[in-house]
Amino acid sequence: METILQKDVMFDVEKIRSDFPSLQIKVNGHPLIYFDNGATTQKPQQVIDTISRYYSSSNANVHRGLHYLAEKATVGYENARKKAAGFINASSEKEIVFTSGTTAGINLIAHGWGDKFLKDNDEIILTEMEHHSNIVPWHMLAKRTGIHLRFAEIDDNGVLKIEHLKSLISSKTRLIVFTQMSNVLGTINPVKEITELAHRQDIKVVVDGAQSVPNMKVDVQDLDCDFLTFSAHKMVGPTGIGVLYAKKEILEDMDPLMGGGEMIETVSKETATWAAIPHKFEAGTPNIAGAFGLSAAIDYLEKIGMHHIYTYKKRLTDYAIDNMKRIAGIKIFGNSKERGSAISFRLQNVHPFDLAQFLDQFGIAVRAGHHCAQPLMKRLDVSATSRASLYFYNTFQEVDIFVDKLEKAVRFFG
Ligand code: 7TS
Repeated sequence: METILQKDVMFDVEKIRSDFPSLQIKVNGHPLIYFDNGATTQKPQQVIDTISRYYSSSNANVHRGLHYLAEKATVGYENARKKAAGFINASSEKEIVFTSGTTAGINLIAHGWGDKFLKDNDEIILTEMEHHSNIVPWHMLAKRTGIHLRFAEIDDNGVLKIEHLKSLISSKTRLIVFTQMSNVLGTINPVKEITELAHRQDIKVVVDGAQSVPNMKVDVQDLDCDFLTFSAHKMVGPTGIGVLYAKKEILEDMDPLMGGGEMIETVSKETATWAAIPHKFEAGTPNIAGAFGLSAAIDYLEKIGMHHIYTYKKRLTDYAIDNMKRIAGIKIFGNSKERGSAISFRLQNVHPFDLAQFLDQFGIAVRAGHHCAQPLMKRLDVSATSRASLYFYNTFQEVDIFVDKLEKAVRFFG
C-alpha cells in the first residue's frame, strides 16, 4: 500500500482506489493502469451515486417551478454553484457561470467580452504551449474583429519566457490568455506574476485552468486573474459541465452568447432584457445532473485536500520521471521546476501510436498524438508524443509496471 505521510495526515491510495469502480477493471487480462488523466479522469462511486440519486429523487427543471421537485433541483443546482465558488475562492457565487466545460468557457469569453470590447488592431498575447481550446476561439475572434494574436515563446525546458512575453506587451495589448498548467509539458505558469504585469497596464488576464484546477489549490482572489475556466470531467466529475469564473463587474459588462429561456428578465416583440449574472449566461435547461455531480466531485477532492493531492502527485511524478530517464533513447519534453503530472515523451524509433497500442496490451492507457497543441508540437519539432498523465489514485507500483513495459517496448521495437 502506498501512503504519503505528511505531518499528521495520511493519504491512503488503496482506500481511495476502492472508490473508483473503473479502476477495478481488467484490460486484456491485466489490471487497468489508467495514465490518461489529462484527457479525463475516472469517477468515484460517490459522484456516480449522486448523479443517479439526482435522477431518481430530485429530477425537475430549475428556476421555473414552484413544486417540491423543482425546488429540490434548484436548490441543489445553486448549491453546486456555491460549492464551485468556494472551491476556487471566488468572492461570490454570482461569479460562477456553468458551461459545458473549459472550451465553452473560453468561447464565451471570446464572444461575450472579446466581441464587445476588442477592435481592429488590438492585440492578444497567448503562449506557445496552449491547448487548441485556448487558441482557436481567439483565431475566430481575430477573423471577426481584426485583432492580432501574439505568441509568447517557451525555452527548451518548456518554460515560458517571461522576458519575451513582456517584450510583446504594447499599448495595443488588451488581453493575455494562457494555461496555468500545460497538458503536454506539465509546466506550471506563474499566474500571479503575469497577472500583476498585465494589470499594471490595464490588460485583462484569462487563465485556462483545465489542468491546474483538478491538481492544485487555485485561489482566484489570490491570483487576481480576471477569468478562469475549468472542466468537471478532469477532476473526478461528470462530462458536459464546467465553470467560467470571471470577476463580477466583468460579467456584468459582458454580453451573453446564447439567448433563450432562463437568461432573460423581460421579453417583448421588439426586444429583451437580460437576467442578472450569472443567469444571463445560462440560456436553456442547464446540465442539472452535471452540477450535482460536480458538487460531489468537489466534496470528494476537498475531503482528501487539494494540498495533499498536489504533494502526492508531485512525488509520484518525480518518481516516474526519474525512472523513465534511465531508459535508453527516451526523450522527455518539459523540464520545468514547477510542474504537474503530464509527462510527454518519445522513445527512439518507436512511433507514439505504436507505443500506445503496445502498452494497451498490458492494460496501460496513455495518450498519443498532438494533444490538441499543434503549435507546441511544431515548437518541439515533433508531430506527436506519447503522454502519461497521472492522478492521485495512481500508485508507485503502477509506475514501476509502466517503466518496465517501456523497457520492453524498446527491446520489442529494436
Ligand atoms: N485546456 C487545456 C489545458 C486542456 O488540457 C484541455 C483538454 C482543454 C483546455 C479543453 O478542455 P475540455 O474539457 O473543454 O475539452 N485537454 C485534453 C487533453 O490533454 N487530452 O484530451 C483533452
